[in-house]
Order: sequence, then structure tokens, then C-alpha cells
Amino acid sequence: MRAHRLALAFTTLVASLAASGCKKAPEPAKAGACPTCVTATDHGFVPAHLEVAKGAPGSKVALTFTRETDDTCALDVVFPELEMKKPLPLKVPVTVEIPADEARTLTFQCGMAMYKSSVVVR
Ligand SMILES: [Cu+2]
Repeated sequence: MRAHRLALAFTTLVASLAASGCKKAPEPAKAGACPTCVTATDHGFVPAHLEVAKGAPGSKVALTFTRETDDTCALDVVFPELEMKKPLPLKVPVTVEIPADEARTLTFQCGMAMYKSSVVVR
């Protein structure tokens, strides 16, 4: 009887240890950690709206796009105003340089213009 109870306690202990070992805390969202990074998710571009500081004449800002899933329509990022289209390979950061010497709003979107997002230069 006692042996059985011990065995049961041991099993419970092992089970709880295993469970806690599996429970990895989700990565905390690093808000603002990278103000020029955009992720292409199954919900579109995240964040869908960003702002960059206007710079000196001729200056540019590099935005980094990373597609995190195959379950998205955002296989490319398109900047219509800049006539720029860049393919987004899965989990490969892609740098896009945009002009930042003029205050304006630039749209960026997926290849079919479903996911519309914007970057404001100001
Ligand atoms: Cu689309």
C-alpha cells in the first residue's frame, strides 16, 4: 500500500516536472525594440502602421520585413508610390530602403493589395 502511494507520488512529481519543462514562457512582445521592423503574418503586416523620422535631404530609412508564415498572402511587399516590389522569402529578413527626406505617408501592401499598411515619414 505504502509502495503504491510512493509510486503514485513519484509519477505525479515526474508528470508535473515534465509539464513545467514544456511550458516555455512565450517570447515577450518587444514593443518598440525595432521601430523599423515589420513582420508579415497571417493577419497581414505587423505593425500595420509605422513612423520614421524625417531626415536630411537624400536620407533614407531601412525597413526590415520578415515573413513568418507560409499562411499569408504577403509573399511580397509592394510600395506603390515608390514602384517597388520585393519578394519576402520565409523567415529571411528583407531590407527595403525608403526615402526619408520628405514628410509623407507611403503605403505598403501585399502583392494583391489586400494587406494595406503605411509608413509615415515626419
Ligand atoms: Cu494579398
